[in-house]
Amino acid sequence: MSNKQLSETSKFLSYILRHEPQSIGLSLDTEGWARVDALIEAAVKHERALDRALIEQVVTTSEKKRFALSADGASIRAVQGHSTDSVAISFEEKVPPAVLYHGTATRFMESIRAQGLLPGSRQYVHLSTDVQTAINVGQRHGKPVVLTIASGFMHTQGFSFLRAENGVWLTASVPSAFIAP
Ligand code: HQG
Repeated sequence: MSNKQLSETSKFLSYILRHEPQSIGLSLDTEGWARVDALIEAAVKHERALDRALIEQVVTTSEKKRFALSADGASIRAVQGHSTDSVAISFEEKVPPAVLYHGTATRFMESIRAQGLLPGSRQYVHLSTDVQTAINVGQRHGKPVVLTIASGFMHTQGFSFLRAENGVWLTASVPSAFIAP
């Protein structure tokens, strides 16, 4: 299978498993799981070529480990990034490192300074432990800027932090007082 086929399938799976499962008549459970056989059947019905080998290849080659298969291999879910209200993953609440990073675009900065970081259409604000990941995330939106979040201090002030199984940190919002520069 080609890299193009893998990347298109990864985008399709992101769309279905994070945002619009109903667009192919699929339902996810509250932890975000879909049965692999139901997903394949629904995709094929909607003229999207998909089979188990392709799904497994996407899961194992995803650098960001976007998806996880259940231990028995029968189900799949996206591990973070959801916007659909039907999913409420019980993430592990964790003590965050002293600082975390958020990559965004310079054009959003005025609004971020005024309102802090908001989740937008997603369920959480996404943060990373390293600057390079934040640059990559920010670049998707325009000229990147990396914000340093005082996550340790936020946590001592009562804000909760969750960590997805692929290492992405999540929090409900970040008031501008905790954002540098
Ligand atoms: C910005 C990808 C104006 C925020 C990535 C971001 C990540 C504001 C954009 C994951 C704002 C939302 C999430 C405010 C936040 N005013 N703009 N008050 N507060 N924003 O795509 O963090 O590759 O929903 O800075 O790698 O870019 O898909 O979030 O620029 O982990 O697996 O609003 O998605 O993962 O954009 O990305 P997004 P994000 P995948």
